[in-house]
Amino acid sequence: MLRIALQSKGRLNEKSVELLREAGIGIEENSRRLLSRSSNFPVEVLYLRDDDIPQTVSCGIADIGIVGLNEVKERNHPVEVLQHLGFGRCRLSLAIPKYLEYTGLEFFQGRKIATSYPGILAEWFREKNIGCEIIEIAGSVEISPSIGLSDGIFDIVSSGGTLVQNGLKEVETVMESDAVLIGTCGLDEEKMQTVNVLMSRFRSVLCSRGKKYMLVNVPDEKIEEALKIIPSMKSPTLLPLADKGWSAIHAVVDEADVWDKAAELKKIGAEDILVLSMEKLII
Ligand code: PRT
Ligand code: ZN
Repeated sequence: MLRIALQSKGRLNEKSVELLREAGIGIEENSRRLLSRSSNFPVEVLYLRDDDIPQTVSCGIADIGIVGLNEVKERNHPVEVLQHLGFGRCRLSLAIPKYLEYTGLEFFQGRKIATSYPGILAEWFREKNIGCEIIEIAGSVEISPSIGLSDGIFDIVSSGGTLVQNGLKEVETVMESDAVLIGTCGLDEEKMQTVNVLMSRFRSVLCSRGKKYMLVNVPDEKIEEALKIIPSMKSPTLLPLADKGWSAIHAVVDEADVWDKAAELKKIGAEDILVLSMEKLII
């Protein structure tokens, strides 16, 4: 039985549970239970605070886990990063009061920076040869310059709204992060087989996101042109229509491109463009 650690509540909880569900792994909804077993896949879920997931996986109490790359780097426990999952995207940045002029990295020489990520920051400054005082605080990092605790902050930024609200400006991005699947180093072969099945299902789920299935009728002489507009994954699916001289093309397209592609197809004489939701793209 493989054990996976997920965040019990917080930003990554819902998306992690959703990923498992979309990968066909049934788990009980009640996240207040510390441990719950899947009804249809050899996996049990251990719900933890995100800070504890890297260590729990590193020492093998959980075999795998889903956590932000920022936590993996900060905790620095030996684990394998098996797969990037693309959600929970953010960056870790340095920010200073907006009224101060930023002159480059030397700005930070001898300054005080407040953060909940002292490990990542200390390593970065070491690499850049900048000496500054790192003040570790657990939360509300963004208010520390205004109360005189620090000259700047190093924190997670997503939209940037929190920085603006607190009169700060982002001046350096130190790392980009998203949720990652991590694993205990040197998992045995049997567990690794289950992990591989899981990762392949995750890949399929992630590939299907943001994709639509498009069906379009085109005059036969326009097929080549149409295929340039909607290239197929392997070889194009072409079905002759009952109406002679016309064919239907089936293709998977990015949701963001659907309207532009439809307009281009109409321009070359395509008709009856159908766009459908795509449940799964098994790869
Ligand atoms: O209780 P537990 O310890 O499990 O959770 P937590 O409170 O420590 O973490 P949580 O749930 O807030 O975040 C979990 C993970 O989500 C983080 O480790 C990141 O990998 C990822 N993530 C993605 C974020 C954000 N986006 C984010 N915007 N984590 C935090 N924030 C906060 C940030 O701290 C700042 O206060 O949002 C604010 C900035 O957001 P913007 O949009 O205003 O820039
Ligand atoms: Zn946390």
